[in-house]
Order: sequence, then structure tokens, then C-alpha cells
Amino acid sequence: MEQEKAFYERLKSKGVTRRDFMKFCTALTATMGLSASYIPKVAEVFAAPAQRPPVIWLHFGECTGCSEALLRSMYPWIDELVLEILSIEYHETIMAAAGHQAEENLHNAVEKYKGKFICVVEGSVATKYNGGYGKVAGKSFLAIAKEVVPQAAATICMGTCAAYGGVPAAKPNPGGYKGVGDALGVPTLNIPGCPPNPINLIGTVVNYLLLGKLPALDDKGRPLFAFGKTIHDQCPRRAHFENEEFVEEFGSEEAAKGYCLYKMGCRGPETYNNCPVAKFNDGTSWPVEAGHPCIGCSEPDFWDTMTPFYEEM
Ligand code: FSX
Ligand code: SF4
Ligand code: F3S
Repeated sequence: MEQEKAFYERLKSKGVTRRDFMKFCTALTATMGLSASYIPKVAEVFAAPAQRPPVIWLHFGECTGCSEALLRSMYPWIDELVLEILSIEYHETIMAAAGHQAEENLHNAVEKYKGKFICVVEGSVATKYNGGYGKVAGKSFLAIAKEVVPQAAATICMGTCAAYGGVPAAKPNPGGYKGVGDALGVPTLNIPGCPPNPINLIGTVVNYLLLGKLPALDDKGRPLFAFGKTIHDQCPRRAHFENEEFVEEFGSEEAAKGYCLYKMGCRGPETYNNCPVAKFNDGTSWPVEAGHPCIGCSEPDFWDTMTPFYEEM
């Protein structure tokens, strides 16, 4: 009770009402595919966490858009919630330490939480030339990944790069970049998207804390609650697709009418993600709603298989 009270006080001091928070929990519960009866339990995971799993968060070949999506854009206070449920022991973007001290922190955290921590990875791993195409502090991503990932209780790949290689692995891929699972030959839980939707990471962690297990995955390691359906099957423009009402030019009358973007190169029919439902930035919008075709950013090798963008499939 005391813990909960202190939690709501902390939110209040950030200008977040209990109502805002419950609205977030309602959206999160729906995203996770749970019935509304779970909403109070989901709220409790944040307000009175029974455990806060230690997390080691690594960055390899990427643009850091994944961290940015999580820490800045959604709810302005989402980072606070993430910090309520996770004990972030190492995260290069948000930690104060630098240089040798940072290296030492990573080493100590792996030692201390061996077999217990969740490893979150952003970015892909260069595998050719002994990992020579990507290093931190003179050590290759490959060496760091080999040192840290096998010690984790579970590894979550945040973003298409960590999950499947993403942009760094685009052809001709001279450095031999691969997703973490591929590079190391280990199973990973994948939350793809370039960037991924932070709500899908939070849903995964809350699922683990609430139900004591990771969510069910598809054959590409993606949580089914988020990646079980195509964009096309959830798209509000679908009726226009069926009626063959297409946009053929940006800025046209058809575009203003919100017609289907298939002929502008939309990859929604072959892309599995929950963007139409989860949306981005506090449920503000998502690519197709903003008038842009889906480029398939959460699919493996999208940079090679979905291009040329803006051309009909
Ligand atoms: Fe990749 Fe993430 Fe795209 Fe960027 O960390 S999925 S390039 S949004 O930043 O890894
Ligand atoms: Fe499908 Fe894209 Fe058209 Fe939506 S805009 S109905 S996802 S093709
Ligand atoms: Fe990516 Fe398509 Fe969603 S481009 S953000 S999967 S609508």
C-alpha cells in the first residue's frame, strides 16, 4: 500500500494523473491481448513491483532510434515506468559512466547477475573479419555479445537490426552483419521494427512479471500478441483496398481522401506488426495513418526484400 502510494506520488510530481496512468494500463492490457479484468493487475506490476529484474542493455550496429523511441517519444513519462519495473544495470545511452568506468560497470553487472539478468540488445553484430567492422572500446561487438549474451536468463532483441540484421546487414553487407541470434546461434525474443514500438517491449516484460513467463512467440521469435497479424489485416484503409480505391500520387485528391496506399508501394500485406492498433507517440498516429506506405520495417531483411520502396509489390 505504502509502495503504491509512493508510486502515485512520484507520477503526480511529474504531472501524471492516476487517470493518465490507468489509460496507459488499459492500452497496454489490450495490446497484450489480455481481457479488461487484467487492467488492475497490470497497474500493480508498475505500482507495486514484486521484483525488478536486472537488465543489461547493449548497443551494437544501429542508429539508437530504438532507445530514442522508448525514452523520448511515447508518453513523456514512459521511461519512468520502465525504470519502475526494470533495474537497468547497464545502458550506454542513459548511464552517467564513461570510458574505463563504463567497461568496468558492464563487467561487474555480468558477474553479479550471471544467469539472472535480461539482456536487451539494440543493433546487429559484425561477424566477418573477426568482428572487425564494429567495436566498442577496442572490443568487437561479436566478442562482447559472446561474453554477455550466454550469461543472460533471456535475451530480447529490440529492433530489426538486433533481431535480423536490419540496415547494417543490407546488401552488400561487407562486415557480415547479422542479428544477434544468428550471429551467436542462440534463441532470442525479437521485437522488430525500425524503430520498434516501445509498448511491445513493455508488454513483453509485463507479461513476464505478471504471468511468470515470456509471451508466446512465432517462428521468427516475435511475440504473437504484437506480430500475429499483418498490417493489411488491421488497416483502417482496407475497405478502400477491397473497393480498388488507390492513391497513385502523393498530394492527390485520392491521398486526401485516405485511399489505400498499395500502389504507392505499401508492404502492409506482407508485414506482421501491430502499428494500426498500438500506434506511436501516445497513440497519435502510425505511418499509413500519416499518409505514408508501410515499408515493412519489422520484417527480416526488409532493406533488401521490400525495396525499391514506393513501387507496387
Ligand atoms: Fe536498427 Fe535501433 Fe532501426 Fe535504428 O537501436 S531497428 S537502425 S531505428 O536504432 O537498431
Ligand atoms: Fe493494406 Fe497498405 Fe492499403 Fe492499408 S494502405 S489496406 S496496409 S495496402
Ligand atoms: Fe514499420 Fe510498417 Fe509499422 S513501416 S512502423 S511496420 S506501418
